[in-house]
Amino acid sequence: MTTPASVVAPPPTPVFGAREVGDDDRARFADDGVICLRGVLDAEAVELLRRAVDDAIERPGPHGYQVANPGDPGFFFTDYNLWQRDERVRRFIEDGPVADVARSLVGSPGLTLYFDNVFVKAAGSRNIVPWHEDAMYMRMNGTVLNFWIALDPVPLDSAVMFKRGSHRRDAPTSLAIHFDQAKTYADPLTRGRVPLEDFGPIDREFDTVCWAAEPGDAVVFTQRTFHSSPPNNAGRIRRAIGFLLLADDVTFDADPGTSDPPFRGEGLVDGGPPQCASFPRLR
Ligand SMILES: O=C(O)CCC(=O)C(=O)O
Repeated sequence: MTTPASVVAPPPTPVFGAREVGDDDRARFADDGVICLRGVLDAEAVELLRRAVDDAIERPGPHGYQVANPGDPGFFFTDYNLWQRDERVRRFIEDGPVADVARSLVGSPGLTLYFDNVFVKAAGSRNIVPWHEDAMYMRMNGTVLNFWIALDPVPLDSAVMFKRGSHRRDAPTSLAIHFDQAKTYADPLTRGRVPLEDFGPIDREFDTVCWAAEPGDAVVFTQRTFHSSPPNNAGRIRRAIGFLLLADDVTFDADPGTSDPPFRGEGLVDGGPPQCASFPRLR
């Protein structure tokens, strides 16, 4: 992983209690492709999601996996679609604040759930997440948001880092890179995608931004915003859950390759709307 040329943190943006998403937030998000929203979840919702994530670690879903390198402390765990097997998460995403905040941020009348994605770094985990854009792995074109919520305190030196403005570059989407660096994809999505030969030019062109977070804070970013995460230096577990959300401009991409996660929905056609039983409309 490259060392950020500069790390700057724009002021945090309160959402609930203080105020709702406003025009300045929308403008910043459009410009930066990432925004930190403070206190989106209250303590009760944080606790509910923590328990759901802990249960997923105990009993992973069919696509859950843990990366633990021999000799290294801790582990890195990722899993998907808790909402489909955990009633608490289903009710949270249907009734909680996430969908309304997200659609307000991008000015979309409706909003659809693509999947949820758990990221856990145990205390001392040295695992990094390489620089990537989510679009590498997604079979959706258009405004796809990752609504990433911290469920534990995250100090600045352990925070997910973003290349501010990188979503606006006029370049094809990159080919997928596996988060487990010991692995590669046999059959990745390829349509419109090109290998990421050298991250250096992107690293130099765009500032790196990141935020220390408290439980319930969210960082929202687009599927074209490059991001990466460092080892967990926090001295305690770092649990997070991301909700991948689709604005109304999104269309399904039937590329024959395998997305990650490999969800294709039901009965969707290339270039058509993405809603189906697996990808339900939330608003
Ligand atoms: O939580 C992390 O450490 C990485 C998150 C991430 O890369 C993602 O949501 O795409």
